[in-house]
Amino acid sequence: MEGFRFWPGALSASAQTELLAEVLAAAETAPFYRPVTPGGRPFSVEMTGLGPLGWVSDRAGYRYQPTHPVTGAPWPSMPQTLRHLWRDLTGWPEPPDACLVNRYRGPARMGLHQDLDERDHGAPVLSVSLGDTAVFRIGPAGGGPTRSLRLASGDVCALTGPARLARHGIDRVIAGSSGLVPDGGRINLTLRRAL
Ligand code: MD6
Ligand code: FE
Repeated sequence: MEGFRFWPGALSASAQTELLAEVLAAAETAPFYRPVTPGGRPFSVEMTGLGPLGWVSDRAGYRYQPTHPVTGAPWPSMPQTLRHLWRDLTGWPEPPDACLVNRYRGPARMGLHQDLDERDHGAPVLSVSLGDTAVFRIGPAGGGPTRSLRLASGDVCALTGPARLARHGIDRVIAGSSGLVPDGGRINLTLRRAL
């Protein structure tokens, strides 16, 4: 699909370990929590955020906000490695202002969706996978056939240009496929230009 970019193995094993440590340290002050959909259904994925803005969902809807919805504190800063990865891989002239952190444990998955809550849909969304391998599904924005690919630890992908509004989701995560995350599972980081 034009505009879908994939860099398998973009992060070395040591880069993955370092990045995971930074994310887990940030999660000490900005803990993973389980949001609910605007309809009141809990997500199976747990979330937190890094950077000036974080994506949240609750009965009031989807939005970006500068504070953690449970603690009320500002989100922790975005690790420099992520800002550099964004610059080096996307070439986008402005830095990301939001990094959504998704944690998948057990049967957690993510239904097909489009990333629509950002102001400028011209800016890419860059995704970094850590831990267990995910079965990722992607298809055209307007509907139609989807294809499936695996996102392993250290893989990076991006939705850019004509694929920016592609429908995508996580069908499942393959338990035990990576030893990176201490208690198992998968952590996904998506870097965005929210505002
Ligand atoms: C995930 N990813 O990999 C969910 N969004 O856990 C996304 O929702 C996503 O991979 C925008 C761009 C790339 C993505
Ligand atoms: Fe998404």
